[in-house]
Amino acid sequence: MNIKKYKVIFIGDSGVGKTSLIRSYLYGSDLRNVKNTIGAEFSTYRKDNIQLDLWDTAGQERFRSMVKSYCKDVSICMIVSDISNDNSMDNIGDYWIPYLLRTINQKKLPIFYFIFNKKDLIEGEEKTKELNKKIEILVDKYKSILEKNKLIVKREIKDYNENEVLIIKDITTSLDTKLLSEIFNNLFELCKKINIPFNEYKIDLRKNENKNIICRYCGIF
Ligand SMILES: Nc1nc2c(ncn2[C@@H]2O[C@H](COP(=O)(O)OP(=O)(O)OP(=O)(O)O)[C@@H](O)[C@H]2O)c(=O)[nH]1
Ligand SMILES: [Mg+2]
Repeated sequence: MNIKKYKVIFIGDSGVGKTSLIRSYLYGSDLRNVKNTIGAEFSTYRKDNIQLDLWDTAGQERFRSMVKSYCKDVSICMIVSDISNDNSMDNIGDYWIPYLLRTINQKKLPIFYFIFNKKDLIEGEEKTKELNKKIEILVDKYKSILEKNKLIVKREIKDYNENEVLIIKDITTSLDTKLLSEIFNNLFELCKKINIPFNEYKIDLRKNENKNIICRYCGIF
């Protein structure tokens, strides 16, 4: 079987729940045991002939220069923020999008997938409505930042063409596997439709000078 590999990176401020999202879906881990990521953590998830290579990067500032090395040949960029932390949502527009535009250097830009995490912290219909409105305004803001950088941005996969940027948003919580499985299913569907595998990219962990990578395959640190 010809396996198509897609690189998916998770970025966003420290503490927004990047590691929790991945671990709770893939391994059903106890979230109380999640510690701040050091450097990056790698896992893979395969369905049929599609393999998602998931790179969970560290949000802490001291690792910022290291995150750069994961921004190559990216198919999908999961940009995570925490709905209970306004700073983390503002930083997407103020820091992370400009950072990615400076750093990602590839012919075809990745899909930008915005994840607003910790939905469980918002209770009640009124608060949920307010949150949805706030998020729509934020996503429009992110879109206009991309457009100011002369990118053509689409929000629906059916409208999306080559050399454009597709942005998608989802609100979720690491505590709910049903919501998480929707996100992971979306990732597979996106990969099938956009068909931009990066089979050629190779990362040889043994040669990598960055000792902070934890490989779930071989256990090399
Ligand atoms: N209430 C709630 N807490 C969450 C959720 N997701 C993660 N957390 C908590 O948020 C804290 C930080 O989660 P992490 O997954 O370590 O965050 P991170 O983005 O990987 O942080 P760095 O590795 O430092 O970049 C942990 O205490 C988690 O238990 C969620 O959906 N709801
Ligand atoms: Mg982490």
